[in-house]
Amino acid sequence: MVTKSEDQMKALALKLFEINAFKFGDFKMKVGVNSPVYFDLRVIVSYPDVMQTVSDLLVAQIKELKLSSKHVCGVPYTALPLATIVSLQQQTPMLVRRKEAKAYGTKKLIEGIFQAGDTCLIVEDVVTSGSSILETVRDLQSEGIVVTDAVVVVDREQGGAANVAKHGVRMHSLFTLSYLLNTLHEEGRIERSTVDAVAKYIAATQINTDGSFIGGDKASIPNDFSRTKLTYEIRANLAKSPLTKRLFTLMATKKTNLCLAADLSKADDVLDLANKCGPYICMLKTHVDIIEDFSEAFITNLKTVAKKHNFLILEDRKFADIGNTVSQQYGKGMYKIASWANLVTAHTLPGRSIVQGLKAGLSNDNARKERGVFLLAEMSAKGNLIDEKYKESSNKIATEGGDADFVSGVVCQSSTCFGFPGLIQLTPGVKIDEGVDNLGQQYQTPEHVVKERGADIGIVGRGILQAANVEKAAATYRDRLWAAYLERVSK
Ligand code: S5P
Repeated sequence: MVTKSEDQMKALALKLFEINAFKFGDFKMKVGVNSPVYFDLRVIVSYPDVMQTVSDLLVAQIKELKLSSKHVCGVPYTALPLATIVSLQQQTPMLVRRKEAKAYGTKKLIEGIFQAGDTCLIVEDVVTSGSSILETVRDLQSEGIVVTDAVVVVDREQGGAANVAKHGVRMHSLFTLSYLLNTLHEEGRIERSTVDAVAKYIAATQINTDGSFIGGDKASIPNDFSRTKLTYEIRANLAKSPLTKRLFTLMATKKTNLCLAADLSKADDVLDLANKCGPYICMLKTHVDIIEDFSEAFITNLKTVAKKHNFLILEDRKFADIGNTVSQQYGKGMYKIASWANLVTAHTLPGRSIVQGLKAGLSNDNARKERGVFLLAEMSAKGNLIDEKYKESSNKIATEGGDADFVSGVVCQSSTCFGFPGLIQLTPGVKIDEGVDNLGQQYQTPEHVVKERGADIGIVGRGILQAANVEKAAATYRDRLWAAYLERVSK
């Protein structure tokens, strides 16, 4: 029999964080406010070892508490596989609750063999207000089934236990949110400020089962986790990808959020520009396919300049093909981009396979830790075809699923593109003189893109390239972008 040891609980808490079953940021919730913590236990089906541990611990909990029941029933849908494993391990027959009654045939809401008066234990993944548990309880009760207990994986401590208790159901959780926060903090995964921000939010958002807040209105809820309000230092700790952490830290220590678009066609001109502007930038963006005299020596020299002035190289390749082609375009050909560009850009048009294709272009896991991608969710070009749905789907690719650790951020024009503070918003179309060029490029000022549009890094090309003194222009753009950032986080 598996017992719940402290070590096992701690290890599972860390593992759940690692696989993105929960994360910290600024997330829109069903109840209409933004939460600084988000749970998505749906991902655990992709990790059989985690499924096994979670269900072992649920069974151990059921045994410890001596919760005997004739049936077990999962709250649809996330908890269904967990309930199945509990049923198998305990040899307790399962009941399945339909979310909608079938329009034909039996019209049953509860599938399985039972009799009125039978007892049933509920299994649930994450509890906020407890309303999902109560919906399942209601349907079971309408068939005469008796429910007295529910085992759950995570209690967000927002009033769920009290709400279900009012309906005669005791809730037993493996983890409370406080336990998860403290464990991650003790293990050095999150900062004290994260623990405090989440605790403050939870205290202010105790929820009734109807979704209303106990003794408070939504407007007064603290939102310390809004991405644009957090410093780059704090966000470095929230980032999932090692390279993104490095970039945030570089920005914070070098005090620059300027990316220079080195759109020049001679290798020596690019190197000269990089040397002059290197001290002011966090990233140099290349379009390697516009360089007429490309050579391996150019790359060697560029890497030396990048090291000397401490900036990263972003090849703005805007990959957009199927995974197999992208993996070759990234790693092979005359440019061998994967061998020198810390970061690349890619369109989300092909879906998740674009990220998988890029990962496949790298030789091993270690190489992946030093590489990353910025996904395009919007474009600065006038009349571009991107709509709200495309933006939303791009956000999902960037923040959900197993490849999110390779994504460093999103190229976009507005702060609504994504909420997760562990990603970087990269915004092109920046110029001191606003306006539109003769090919449809739209420009905003440095202050506007940072303070109004949510840019973390501003990309400047011709604003610097066409200046009489590029070094001076880079310093000016750096100063203005950085001052705008400081003002943004100080409010
Ligand atoms: O939507 C976009 C995305 C990108 S990456 N709009 C853009 O302008 N870019 C790139 O940013 C573009 O390819 C160019 O290299 C740079 C903007 O240059 P500028 O000269 O207009 O400042």
